[in-house]
Parts: sequence; C-alpha cells; structure tokens
Amino acid sequence: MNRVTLTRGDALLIVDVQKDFLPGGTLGVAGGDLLIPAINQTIERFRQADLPIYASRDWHPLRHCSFQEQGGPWPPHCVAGSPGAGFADNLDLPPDSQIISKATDIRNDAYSAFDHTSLASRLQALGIRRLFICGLATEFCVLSSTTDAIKSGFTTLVLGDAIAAIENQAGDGARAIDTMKRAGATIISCSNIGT
Ligand code: VGL
Ligand code: ZN
Repeated sequence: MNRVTLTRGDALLIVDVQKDFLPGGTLGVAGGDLLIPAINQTIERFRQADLPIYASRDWHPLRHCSFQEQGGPWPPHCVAGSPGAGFADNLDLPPDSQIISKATDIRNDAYSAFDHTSLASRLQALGIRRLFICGLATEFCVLSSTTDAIKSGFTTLVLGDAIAAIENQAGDGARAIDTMKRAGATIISCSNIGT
C-alpha cells in the first residue's frame, strides 16, 4: 500500500481501547496492549493535521444482556463508570477527542460505534468523507463499525497493524479482515499515513 496523505475530510475512529479489553482485563484481548504505540503515533498525525479524533467505548449498564449471568456470551466487562471501562492509561487521547459511548441499553448489545449513537451525523456535520479505524476487537466492534461506516457512505480505511482479535475460534480475526475488505474497506498500516 502506498502512502496515504491526510487531508481535510479525514477523521480517526479508535474503537474500544479500554482496560477490560487489554491483557489483565475481564475480556482481555491478547496483544491488545501492543497496539497502543501505533495508535498513539496515528493520534499524533491526526492531531498535527488538525483532524478530528473519535474514541468509542463499550459502556454497559450493570447486568447488561451480553453478560453471562444474564444469558449472554461475555464475562462482565466495560460497566459504565467502572475502572475497567476506562480508556487504556497509556492511550494519548487529546482532550478534545470526541467520545462515543455505545451498548448503553441493558436489553440490547451493540458492537458498532454507529449503532444507536450520533457518530454518523456528527461525522457528516463536519464534512468527513474518509474514516480511519483502529482498535478492539477485530471481529466484533472493529468489524461492525467498519461495515457500518461503509454503509453510511464513508471511504473506510482500517489500520491493520492497530487492531487485535479475540479469536474465540482460530482465524476469526483473519476472516473479519477478509469480510471488511469484501465490504469495501482498505487495509493499511499506520506507517503508511503521512501528512
Ligand atoms: C466487544 C465483545 C463484547 C468489542 C464489545 O469491543 O469488540 N467485544 N463487547
Ligand atoms: Zn461489550
């Protein structure tokens, strides 16, 4: 992949880089912590270009329907306001980043940062045309946010070296990347982003 030059109309979406999704968290993704330097470098590029940065967070009520105790698939994670729901300590989110809380309804899960949030309208209001996506987890919230971004009409680039998969089944991450490509996403590396 050739160099991608950042321009007006670009935005960065960092998906769910929260403590519970990092090693040691209640739903830790192996290697999730290793993405943070590349994400920080990308944040710095967007910041220098004065382009908007969005950070989504899984923000569940206590006893959310996705938790095993309620019959869901997941251990309790990212309970709104809990330490585990906080962004990674070493994630250098600028103070003017836009935070998108999702899956806040006790009865519904929502993997996509676009699902029942104001993200699409906020991006459209700013004239965003191209969205760069990174974060966790590849086959759940990154995949779902990516396909929704494409459906909403954004040119969508996924930072392949700044995503990590849960891999409940071996190969889930690779299959998700394939699905994103077939949906129309371009996979790039953080080091391809220039200003
Ligand atoms: C996620 C599982 C459950 C994610 C959220 O952010 O990918 N995965 N909730
Ligand atoms: Zn969740």
